[in-house]
Amino acid sequence: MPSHWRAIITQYAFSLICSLSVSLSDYSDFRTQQLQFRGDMPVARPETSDVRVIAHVDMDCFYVQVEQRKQPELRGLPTAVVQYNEWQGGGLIAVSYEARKCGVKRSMRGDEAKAACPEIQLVQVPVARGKADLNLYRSAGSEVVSILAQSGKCERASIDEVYLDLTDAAESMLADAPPESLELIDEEVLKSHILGMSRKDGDDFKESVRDWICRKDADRRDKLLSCGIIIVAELRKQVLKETEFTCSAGIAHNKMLAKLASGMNKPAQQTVVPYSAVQELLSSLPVKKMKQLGGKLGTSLQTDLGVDTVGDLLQFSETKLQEHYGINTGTWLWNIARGISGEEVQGRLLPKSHGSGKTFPGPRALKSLSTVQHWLNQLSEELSERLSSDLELNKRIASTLTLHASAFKSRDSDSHKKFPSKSCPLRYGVTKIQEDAFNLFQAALREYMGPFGSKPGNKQETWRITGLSVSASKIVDIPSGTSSIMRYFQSQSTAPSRSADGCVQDHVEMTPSATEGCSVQRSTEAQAIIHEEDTGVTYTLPNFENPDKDIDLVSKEDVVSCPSSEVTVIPTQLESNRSTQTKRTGRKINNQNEKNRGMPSIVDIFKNYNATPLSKQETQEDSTVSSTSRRANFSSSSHSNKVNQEVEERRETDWGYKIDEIDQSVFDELPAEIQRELRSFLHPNKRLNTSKSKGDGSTSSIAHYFPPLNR
Ligand code: DCP
Repeated sequence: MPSHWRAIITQYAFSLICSLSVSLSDYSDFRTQQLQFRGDMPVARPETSDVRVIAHVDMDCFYVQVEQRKQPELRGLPTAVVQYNEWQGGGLIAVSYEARKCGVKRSMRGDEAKAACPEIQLVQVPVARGKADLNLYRSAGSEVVSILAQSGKCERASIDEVYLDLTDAAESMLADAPPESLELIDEEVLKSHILGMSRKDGDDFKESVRDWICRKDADRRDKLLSCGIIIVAELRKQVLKETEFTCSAGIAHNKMLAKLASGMNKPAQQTVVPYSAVQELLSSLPVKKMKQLGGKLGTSLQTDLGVDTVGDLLQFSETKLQEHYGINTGTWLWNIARGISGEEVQGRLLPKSHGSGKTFPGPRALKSLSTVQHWLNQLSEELSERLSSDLELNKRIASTLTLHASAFKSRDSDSHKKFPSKSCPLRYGVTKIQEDAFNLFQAALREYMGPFGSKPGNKQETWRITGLSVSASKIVDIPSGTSSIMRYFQSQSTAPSRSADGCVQDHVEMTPSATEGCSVQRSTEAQAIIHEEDTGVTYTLPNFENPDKDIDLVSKEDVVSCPSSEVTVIPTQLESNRSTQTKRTGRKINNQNEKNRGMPSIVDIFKNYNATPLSKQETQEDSTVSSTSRRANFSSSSHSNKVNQEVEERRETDWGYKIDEIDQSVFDELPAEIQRELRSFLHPNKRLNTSKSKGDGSTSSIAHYFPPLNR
């Protein structure tokens, strides 16, 4: 059997898996949301009736601490980490608390910081591929996560932030060693800031904290919170001991409150939000400071409803808010005004997406396609390396590639028009990502420039690119039994984009459907998307108490317009182990083969589905449909009988994808008999009699192209 067909089928399987949730319907919903100002609208999740104890742990001036650990002589000195370039000494991205006292802020350039604080120590971010290399910081963040993850459900929210669900640990402590029974309470615990805690005149702060924590008459919620305070203080001490890093934390009954609290007393402190303090905390909190209210929704609250603080929301009934913002968002707003949030800690230690970005401020703005391509190649290379690492170490694949850029038109009154973001299915392999990223860029540029915009080769081009980023999102675990696909990915990661026989030509077409499926950034996002040079990350989420910390390391829902396409730069712990690609690949493939020995191959799964019984009538129906209607069937998936529904459900459970999501173009590349066979696998109710499909009983079956591993 010609090897290229095997490659095509493997590519098909790859595409199928990569299509897990990249459905056209997703994209079109997405478009609708953008147009109707419904994108990323928050959704209410009911708070469980059970009391939870949630902590948000945030490292203090993180990159500075990482650099100070590397160079201990910098400890205690005003220090800043700078993204160096020749323009005014580069941009500051992390500032120590000593330097903050001298008035140094993250928004400053190196020269400005020196003027404000002549003794400041400026440390440069490591550079690779002409841009910041954040691996040192990623792996430092992973060290912290591995310590915190031992305490309970742990969600890594960014390079230096973690949510912990400590409910179980707190309940155990309350049952076994309640705070009121403790003779000795650690100093770190006694330094906690408890919002709303009353202090008797002349009472020592620490004594008041002790009294609060040890109250016998406290209700169960506060008692659990007290346990949380003790647990978090202990964890923070452990982090300090094992990593030499200090961190701050917020402890509350939900994520929203914990996050708000963690930045209130920095560095190296913890803040607690008992139920009784929620109203006071929220009453003066500007709406724009709330997660998910930093953009259009927050602006609409201000302009349409005259709401400036979260407390102002209290005057509106749930129905009124629902009238304005829909049922879900209305309820969500009503809830947050009362400090209610059912959002769960995700139990995720790995990133939800990977991103690589760079800004080109001032005179460094890019103005030719060749320079854009050069930088996209660099960014894609970094992204591809991270994807390979994730695949290899965590057995995960990403399925959507997104390009973001910020731009301006120098001679156009419309110069504030946003540069559209574009997405397409992600193909593994450096060259493919580079090609696709550049295609996305060109499509976006065409849209940005409009019908009368610059033509290729036109010397009068007026666009300038001030930021570029590529990201990979919709990351899922590879289903078991796909070790052949793993091998495919591995070879793709190091091989050129096309197979030797040139048959795997899964080119991303910039057809209207491909480009229309792309997203358009929200208006407030343009600066947020890539406002730091080279950091490879996007920032948002203003911090409550620290005005200069109005950024966060995860773009989260309110930055990237693609649904759940978060440009996160959270590393895997193992990413720190960056030996050369070749070396790593070779070793890991062997491990992978060992690991997968005895696992079912993909063909077994195909075979199982082929065994599904079907009625003769259904079979005949399909054999007469035209290719056009077959396509329609292929994407419409209307199953009426129960058996087929069950098959469908089972398939979706096993594979985690929806039939509607498979890329038709990949399908079209297959030989007719294979197309029929795959179609029958995908649509058992339209199954052909596969035994007749070839007639000669020779090599037509998928099984033939997918020999089991142990062959
Ligand atoms: N970062 C960056 N570019 C930015 C903002 C942050 O590269 N524009 C990096 C450097 C920070 C790290 O992300 O050290 C974490 O960002 P935080 O917002 O948590 O800020 P810090 O940890 O530096 O300080 P803080 O103690 O205020 O949290």
